[in-house]
Amino acid sequence: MKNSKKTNQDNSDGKQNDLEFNKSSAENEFLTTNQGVKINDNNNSLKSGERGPSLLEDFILREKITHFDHERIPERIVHARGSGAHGYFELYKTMEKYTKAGFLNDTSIKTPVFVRFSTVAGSRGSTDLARDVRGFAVKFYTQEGVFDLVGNNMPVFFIQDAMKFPDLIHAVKAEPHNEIPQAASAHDTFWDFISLMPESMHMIMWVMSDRAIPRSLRMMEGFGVHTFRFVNDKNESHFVKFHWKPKLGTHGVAWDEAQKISGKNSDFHKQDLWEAIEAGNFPEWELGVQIIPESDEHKFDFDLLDPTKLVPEELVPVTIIGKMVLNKNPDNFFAETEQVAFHPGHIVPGIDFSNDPLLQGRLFSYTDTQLSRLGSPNFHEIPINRTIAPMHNNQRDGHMRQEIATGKVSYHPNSLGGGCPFQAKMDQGGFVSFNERVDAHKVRARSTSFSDHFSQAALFYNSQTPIEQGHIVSALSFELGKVETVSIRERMLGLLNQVNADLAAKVAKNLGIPVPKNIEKPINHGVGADDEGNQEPSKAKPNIGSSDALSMLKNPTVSDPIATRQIAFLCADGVSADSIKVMKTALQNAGAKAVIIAPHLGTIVSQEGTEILVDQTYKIAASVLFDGVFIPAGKGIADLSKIKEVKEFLNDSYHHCKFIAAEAEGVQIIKNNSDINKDPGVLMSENNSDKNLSVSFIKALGRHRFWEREKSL
Ligand code: HDD
Repeated sequence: MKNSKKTNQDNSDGKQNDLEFNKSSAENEFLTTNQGVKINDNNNSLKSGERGPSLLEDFILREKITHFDHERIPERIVHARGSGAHGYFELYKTMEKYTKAGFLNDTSIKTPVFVRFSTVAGSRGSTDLARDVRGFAVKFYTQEGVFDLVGNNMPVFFIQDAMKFPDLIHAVKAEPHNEIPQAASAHDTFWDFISLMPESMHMIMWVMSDRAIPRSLRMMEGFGVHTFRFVNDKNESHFVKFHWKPKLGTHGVAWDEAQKISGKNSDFHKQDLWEAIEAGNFPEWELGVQIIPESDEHKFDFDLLDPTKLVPEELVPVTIIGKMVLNKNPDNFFAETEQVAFHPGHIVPGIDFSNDPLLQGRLFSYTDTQLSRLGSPNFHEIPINRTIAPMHNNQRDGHMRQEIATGKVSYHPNSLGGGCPFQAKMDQGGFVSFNERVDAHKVRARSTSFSDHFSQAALFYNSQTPIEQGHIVSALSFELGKVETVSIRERMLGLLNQVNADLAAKVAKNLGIPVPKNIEKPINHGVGADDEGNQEPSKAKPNIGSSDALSMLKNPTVSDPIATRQIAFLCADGVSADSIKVMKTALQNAGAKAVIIAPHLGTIVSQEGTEILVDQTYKIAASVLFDGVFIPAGKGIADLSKIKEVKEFLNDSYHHCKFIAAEAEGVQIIKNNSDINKDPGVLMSENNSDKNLSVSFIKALGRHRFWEREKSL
């Protein structure tokens, strides 16, 4: 079989298509059946007379309808909703000291990648802005085979052992009796499960933070979550944690905003990624690694194999080793984004697994799920899944086999085929598992080194700014407020109290119930409970400290802070064209986009008499779809006060802590609005075309939000 004609140079300029091999275009072609017969009438079925019954012999109708009936494949059991993009990975410096993986050794190699971002709980058609962890899966098409880094935008996970994964997912998905709610964790079954799973408390802190409601897929960090191994050509192993750091910084939206975006544009993230790539604003992430010598395995007060723990960057710094650029949208959503099959078990020589029991379970699950989702063991032959490395083996046949294997030998060892294909020795690139010594009893058990469930949850909470802590309190109050069973709320308060007493007290106040003095005995022996049903009494360790890397607000990205941001210009006939021009030019020079909004589409006439093209009307535009607002100068601007949607627009912008700028007559619109207090996030100038205003507005937008405003709301 010919592999797709990918090379390591493909994708590097965003124009090459790595799937040319299977692409089709109907340009200048006749319509045909699948058998290649030209179709003469695509509008009418074959009938016995114009008004008579249809005939079974109509092979054209039958073929068309049959194919249509089978268009859907099962959606992913988790991570059903996703967005994909092509790109490449480039290495900054060789990592050969630690790993022999070719793509991490040779800085001249540009490795093609395909990335799929996803939410976890919702169905394929659900909203992008659900409160959820985001999948961050990267397929590297390396010259030594496919390497998949199947991670998330949070560095830890809910559970420690794959045995609990079906339970976790059953609990978080819509409840089975009425299939409500869609793509939301704010319901009884999720919190019932969590309240019996103290090990999930660290991850709960992350999903209740603004990380779970990203501003953009382009503004998320990514993590490999598990500890993996790097193995070098001397067969020495180091433990490694993978990190993706976005060039645009890590940003979230307000929760009220997320819910409104879901109504206004449930494809908000998908569209944002698509449009950025179409416009040539290629998102970039740097790849970082934390490397831990084998000899340090037991030096931490948590277990490196425990996926509910992270390695604080203060203990092991993240070394940046390369960058990934996404520069091409898929040609066809189904063929690429839907059919891509990731697998944490797709590794290449130089990378190996650790004994993390969650990872070990995943190694089984992903092939298994492709068999039911893609329907055949030949899913590796689907163009998006094909390796660019030469591929030869004795696997044969199966549903929808594409390869036509020639010759009569399909076994090894053989003499009739000259012994081919050969096994590769290690120095010929053959994969050899790291020869870790394992000497143990066969048990169903969990190491006691996995049992501190609260210290890193506390570390995360402590590391947040007061604003971010406030968001966690609000998120927990929202989620638990939606829970109907009071005992579940109480159990959760008990667990939160183990993390941080102040956090528990604040949530308890919002729920109108006290924090229980003792953790209630769980009815069904929660995981982590002893034989009597008692939960672990442990609390977070005292003086756990904090880690700045865990906070989004403590880590502003200085480079190009407002690139690709969308700024709404609230306009009407009689607006000042000069005022628009000065602000628009300044924003565009900083890489942001100005969107002209007016009462009607077409053009409006400025006070200077020129025509200005309108992008959106007040009926279409909503504040939640923008990053900031500008009200220009102009005599006609006073009319904006009469438009109901303008008031809503400004009020939402204000409540979601966005920066608002206004000049000359525009300032009056702000002053007339009694819901808007004039705080430092509202920038005003009495002058038309004020260049200083544009400078300070751009600086302010770089901060993303004026979250301090929340105190006064
Ligand atoms: Fe998983 C999909 C990430 C635990 C079983 N997982 C899936 C995807 C991502 C992750 C990003 C979507 C890939 C895509 O875009 O197609 N999963 C994770 C992370 C985990 C994790 C970071 C914990 C650290 N997953 C996990 C466990 C199991 C699974 C413990 C089962 C034992 N995951 C699956 C799956 C999926 C999947 C059922 C659904 C679709 C697919 O695999 O291809 O096999």
